[in-house]
Amino acid sequence: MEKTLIILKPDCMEKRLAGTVLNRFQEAGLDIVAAKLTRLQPALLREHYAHIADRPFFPELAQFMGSRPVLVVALQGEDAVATARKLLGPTDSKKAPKGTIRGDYGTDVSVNICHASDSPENAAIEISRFFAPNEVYA
Ligand code: IDP
Ligand code: MG
Repeated sequence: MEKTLIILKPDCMEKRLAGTVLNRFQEAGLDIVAAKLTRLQPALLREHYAHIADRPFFPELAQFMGSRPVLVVALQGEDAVATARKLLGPTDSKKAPKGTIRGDYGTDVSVNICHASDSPENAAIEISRFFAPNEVYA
């Protein structure tokens, strides 16, 4: 059984789509094994987005991601990482097909409803970034 880390971003929370988006993952057979509501601080965002922290859009992204509390969730299931990424669709909501989460609810390349880990290795790192071992019910 694989795990992945999901963040329901500020636009998802503002649109009151947390239940709708979680339902997509649950209907695909993924189980919630950890969850917390938290407002992401600058230092944590620099760590989480280290791979893009030097890009010109990063300050705006960090401001957006810290703009309101977000729901951070660990999901578990078969091929959890690939399954979640497929349901999510590509980064740019405008290019994401209808039927994907970003295609149905996202705004653009930045404001795109949900984060999902891109590999099992990064999922493990990201889950440990947000949850203590005893907070993950796997
Ligand atoms: P991903 O979320 O699909 O894995 P990443 O490349 O890891 O995409 O980028 C992380 C996040 O940074 C994206 O979800 C999006 O919010 C933001 N982002 C990525 N590329 C751009 C861009 O070109 N302009 C503005 N924001 C971006
Ligand atoms: Mg990514």
